[in-house]
Formats: sequence, C-alpha cells, structure tokens
Amino acid sequence: MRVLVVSTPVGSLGSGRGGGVELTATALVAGLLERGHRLTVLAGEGSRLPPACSGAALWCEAGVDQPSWQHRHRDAPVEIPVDGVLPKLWQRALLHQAGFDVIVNLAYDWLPIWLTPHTACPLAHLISMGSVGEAMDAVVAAVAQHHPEHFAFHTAAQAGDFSLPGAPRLVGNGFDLTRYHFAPSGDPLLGWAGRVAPEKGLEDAAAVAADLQMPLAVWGLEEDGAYARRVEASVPAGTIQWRGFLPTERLQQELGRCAVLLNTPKWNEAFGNVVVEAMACGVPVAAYARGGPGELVQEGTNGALAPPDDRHGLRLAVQRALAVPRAGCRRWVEQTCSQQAFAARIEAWLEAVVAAAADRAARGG
Ligand code: HBI
Repeated sequence: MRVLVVSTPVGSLGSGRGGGVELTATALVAGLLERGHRLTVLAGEGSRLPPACSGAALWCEAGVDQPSWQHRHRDAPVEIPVDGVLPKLWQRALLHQAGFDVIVNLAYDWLPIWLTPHTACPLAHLISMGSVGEAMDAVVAAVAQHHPEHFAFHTAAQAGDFSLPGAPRLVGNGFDLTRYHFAPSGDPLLGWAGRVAPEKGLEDAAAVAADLQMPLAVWGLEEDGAYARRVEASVPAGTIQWRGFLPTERLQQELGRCAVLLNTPKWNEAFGNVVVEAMACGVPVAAYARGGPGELVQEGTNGALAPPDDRHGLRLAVQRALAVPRAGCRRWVEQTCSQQAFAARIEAWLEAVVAAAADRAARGG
C-alpha cells in the first residue's frame, strides 16, 4: 500500500520531545517498508528519520508546536496556536491524499480524528495515550461510533479508557531489537527509567530499593526537579544513582547491567516502552499491575507483578523477578514486540481500515 504517516505535532522526529511515539513511528515505518509498502512521513520541521527508515520519503512542515495534552487540565478546550504546525500538517496531508491508499495518524489530537468521516483517503488513528482530556475522549467516542475500524490502541488497559462500540483493535508496539543487546548477567543493581515526574511513581521504587539495601539507578529526563529532590530525601543517601536521559544506544548498555527494573506507574500508562527495552536486554521487570506494564509483564516469564501502589508487594515482586531467567525476557520480546511482529499487526489493521472504507463507499455510507 501507499501509506502516509502523519507524526505528532508536539515535537520534530528525533528531538525526543515526542516521547514514546517517536520509537513507535520509527518501528512502524521501518517495519512496513520491510513488508514492501511505500511510505511517506509527514512531520514537523527539523525531523530526521533513522537509517532503517531511509526508504521512506520525508515531508516537513514548519509551525508552532501543539501544546501537549499531558500538561493540560482534563476539561481544557482544544487549543490550536497561531501558525500551528498541526493545521499545516493536515493541510498538506489533505492536499496530497489522492496519492495514498491510507493515512496513518500518530497525533493524539482532536483535528485529525474529527476529519475521519470527511476525507477521501481513509484515516487510521494509532492512539498513543490513555484518557488525558475530555475533548479527546469525546471526539474518539463520537468518531469510533461509526468508524470503529479506524482506531488502534497499544493495550487493552489503554483502550479501556475510551467508550468504543466493540472490541478494540490492539497492536501492541514495536522495537528495532538489533539496537538492544542481551546481557546474560547483571550487577546487584536495581533500575528505574522514565520521566522523573509524579505520575511515574519513582518514590515507591526508591523505598523498595532502600528496604532491600540495593542501589537504584534512575534514567530519564528530570521533568519535575522539586519532586526529584523530595524522592531523594525520602531514602538513605546513596540509594539513588541519577543517570540522566540517555539516547537508546547508551541507555540499553546501562539498562543491561541491572538485576531487575522496577516500573511503578501512577497513571494509566498506555504501553510502557522502558519495560520492553529492559526485557530486550535480558532484565526482568517488577511492575505494578496497572496500565500497559500490567499487561506486558507475564509473571515468571519476563518479570513479576505487584498490586498497584503496594510497596511491600512490589518488594516481593522484585525478589521473584530476581529469579526469572534472563534469556526468557529477551525471547518474549522477540516473539511479541519486534518491529516485524508489530508491522504485521499494523498491516492487518490498515487493510481492515481500507476494506471498511471501500465497503462504506460501495454502500454509499
Ligand atoms: N499532545 N497534543 C498532543 N499531541 C500529541 O501527539 C501528543 C501529546 N502529548 C504526548 C504525546 N503526543 C506523545 O509523547 C505520546 O508518545 C505520549
């Protein structure tokens, strides 16, 4: 198929501002190219594609970044900045839609979803977060009512946040596993990775590390400094080793040295990329049974689960995870989260969207 992928408007590809959706975009484009599809990526100015995506055309649009839904109140209205990049992206997509069989939208935004019933070329939306705002919940529910096939989610926990007419299309996520190297053994070191912000629950991981008298390496952007200082003060000095935000190559090298990765989401994490990245390096994961991580961690196979917010339960889960065979973690990722497995699921979804749109057109729907 001729596929147009429209990226997130919160940051150019390669800037890191797009968060997890940048990893997803890369795996989706590279994976579909491997399957013989023709790809064009439409993204913010300054975007770059990794070598694995060099077979795709790259179109860029300049404009003011769209404000992130993660930093807005649940009842905030839809806001589009003057000279916004979001309208620019979709003006370009609509102008060229005749050249494509399907358009894949990766933006968690109102405009592209609202457009779904009004375009000649079918629009397919890969939703990247759980519920974070009323306006988005409402437009997904309204459009999914008559175009349910046009939506896909990473996990059931994430899809469960939205009111959908039927069973959701779940596509998991995908990773270029050649970038992650299996470490057969680890040091007596616990790990935690993610944005250092309250919704990620670092304080619980720090408390458990202190209980077990093991150091906790922390990777990720320090988004909330005051929060980081509070967590550090809550455990004995030296418990936390701040490692900062590292690019994938460095991150996976350091992650692989961990005995166990702790994952402590306080919000409905849609997927939990770091959970899969750790397992790809052979590191078992001890996680709260919440959100995407609660679905990805398979007790005894790739880690251990604890009841949400139960620190004693998390400590027991860490002790069980320490006994999980590391090769099994890597094998599980290869079977479910490789770029190839993900692209096969995306292809099946896009074919269903194209078929549903053709069927609707034939019925004059
Ligand atoms: N906010 N408005 C808006 N649009 C997005 O595409 C978006 C976002 N916030 C976060 C985000 N995308 C990505 O970081 C996802 O990976 C979560």
